[in-house]
Amino acid sequence: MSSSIKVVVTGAAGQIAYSLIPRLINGRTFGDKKVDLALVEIPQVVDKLKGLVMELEDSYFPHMGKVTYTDDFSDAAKDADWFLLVGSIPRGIIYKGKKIEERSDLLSINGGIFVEQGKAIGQYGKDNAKILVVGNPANTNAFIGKNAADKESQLWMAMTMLDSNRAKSIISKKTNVNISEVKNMIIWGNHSPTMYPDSENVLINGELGSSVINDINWVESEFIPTVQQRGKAVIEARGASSATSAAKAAIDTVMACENPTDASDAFSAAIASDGSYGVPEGIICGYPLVTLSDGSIEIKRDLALSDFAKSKFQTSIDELLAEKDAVKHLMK
Ligand code: NAX
Repeated sequence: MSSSIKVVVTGAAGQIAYSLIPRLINGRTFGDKKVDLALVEIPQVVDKLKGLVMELEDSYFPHMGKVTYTDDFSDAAKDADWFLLVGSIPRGIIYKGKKIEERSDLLSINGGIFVEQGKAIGQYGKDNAKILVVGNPANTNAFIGKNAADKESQLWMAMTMLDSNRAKSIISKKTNVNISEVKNMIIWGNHSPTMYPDSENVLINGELGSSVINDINWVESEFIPTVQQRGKAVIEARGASSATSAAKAAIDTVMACENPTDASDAFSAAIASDGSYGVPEGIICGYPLVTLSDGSIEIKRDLALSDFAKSKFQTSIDELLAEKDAVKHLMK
């Protein structure tokens, strides 16, 4: 095996993690590297991870390195290369005697968690660590964590790959092409029902969606709302939120970051805005990203946005700014 890599996963006893963790050590996600895992849970649940570790040992994974589990995030963070921050407090549960229903409460409670985790990542994580926030509200959690970490050399992302994969699937059905021929599928803005899935810049068999799809009614009344509401539809049908598809999307994001992006393609994730496409600097916004051959990750800056696209994108930017305002008490 060529070398090793350390990956921290929070929410490790949750649904997404159960599907995610085995894929991290399958010898494909990180190529031929040995993968050390540091699994993190809250104190009430952490002992359950003993069972998961037993299952991993029983699964014959030659690329599995050292596996530890803990409720001490700072300890887990030491010298980690990757952080997959899946754990968060969901809407609807009783937290400190209060039922969490408002988005503002959710932002505040999870924000508090991400301040602590961010500080530890800045202090103990590798200087070039990559951080993918999955736990919702993902963009603003990443915004808070990045601010607390205060280390520019680390890359903070929030996951929009699941939305992108959902959008690819819908477009592949609509245009009758294999999903592998749907590329450059960008989710602009927030991972929330305001997100803007871009059917104009998507490439279908190498041709722009704006010329292939040619059905604005379908885009407005079916495509965009279906992608925006897909998470809710899965919850209604399954009685639980997306788990295996979310885990696959996290793996797809890691692999997109670990391997150079094809020239005609881009992948979706939210990162801190540098002002590209007129987005206020600093907010964690869904963008088209590319990984270069030296491993650095950049925003692809040459996509054209129509007036229709700009107005949809702006709604999501406005929501991110409102969320930023709601957590300003958590900022340094
Ligand atoms: P589960 O409730 O099954 O698991 C979450 C786990 O996180 C629990 O075991 C809990 O104990 C743990 N946890 C909570 N606070 C923690 C902390 N401070 N440190 C470590 N662990 C902590 O949820 P699951 O279905 O796995 O979903 C996890 C998160 O992903 C949720 O916030 C969910 O909303 C979010 N999602 C994000 C998606 C995305 O595309 N960005 C899509 C899927 C999913 O909805």
